[in-house]
Amino acid sequence: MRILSFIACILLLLTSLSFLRGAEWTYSGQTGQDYWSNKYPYCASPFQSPIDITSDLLRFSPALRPIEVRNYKLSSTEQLSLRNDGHSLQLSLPPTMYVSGLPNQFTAAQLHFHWGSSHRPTGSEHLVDSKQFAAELHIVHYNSDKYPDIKTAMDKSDGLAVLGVLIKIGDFNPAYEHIMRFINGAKNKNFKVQVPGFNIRELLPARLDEFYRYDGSLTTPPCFPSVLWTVFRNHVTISHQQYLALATSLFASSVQDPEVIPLNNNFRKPQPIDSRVVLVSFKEAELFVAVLLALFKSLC
Ligand code: 3TV
Ligand code: ZN
Repeated sequence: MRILSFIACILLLLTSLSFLRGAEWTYSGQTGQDYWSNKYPYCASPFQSPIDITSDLLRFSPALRPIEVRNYKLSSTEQLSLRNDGHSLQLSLPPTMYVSGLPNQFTAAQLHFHWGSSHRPTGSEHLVDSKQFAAELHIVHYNSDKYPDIKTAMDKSDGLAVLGVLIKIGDFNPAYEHIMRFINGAKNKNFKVQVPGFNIRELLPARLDEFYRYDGSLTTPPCFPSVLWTVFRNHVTISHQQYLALATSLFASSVQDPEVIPLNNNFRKPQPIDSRVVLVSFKEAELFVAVLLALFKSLC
């Protein structure tokens, strides 16, 4: 009995002193993104994410099928876990949710956010024509045709598919409020709160047939080049108040940590393109010419 309580004391001591080790990686400072590859070699390997999606990289592909989301409308009786992992705010998703319209069936695992700070509302990971948005939502899925779970899939070249949604500050977004309402329950690293299920589809833009598609990586260590990225062409909005809740409520530090570290600016810089192209599902230039032509015909 005495040996058991001794072991329990040692374990308690070790976990309470875990902050002494410091974070494994951060977004700035001595364990910041410039140093990720010291511990995580894949972070210096080719085909990394995010990228700046510039017009010179785009190639229209008629073969791209629209994204179809399945079972995204969750019942409010379903309980999701909203967790501060010290790097982001993450919501667990049930394996009943999946996407099709991709080369395989990809089952949902979690969603999370990247954002800026209260005075710099520029925290998206992907840039479009070098423009950074206020924040970005990532819905992470794994290839369930080939792999049993996300852990097995995450280092495989065809393992993951992430849907990226660019977020601007504008109109209040009631769908995002299903998450923001509970943010104070996840203030510190490793804090968790239960969130009732809601319609996850409403977090996405209306059009799911217009997107950018490219092969990339996890944007966080270990940076495995295992992600088929879909970044939607159209952004969504959240209100300034909703953005501030995200940017000011959370800490990257745990409660027992003597240092209080705000959780913000959790975005990776754009990565080299490494001879990649970005496929686009929509024909912007041709549409523009078609409209001009129609206008010209109606006038002449
Ligand atoms: F799978 C992930 C992502 F795709 C995970 S969890 C597994 C990696 C340790 C994650 F934390 C992410 F941030 C991303 S992301 O590339 O979508 N940002
Ligand atoms: Zn992410």
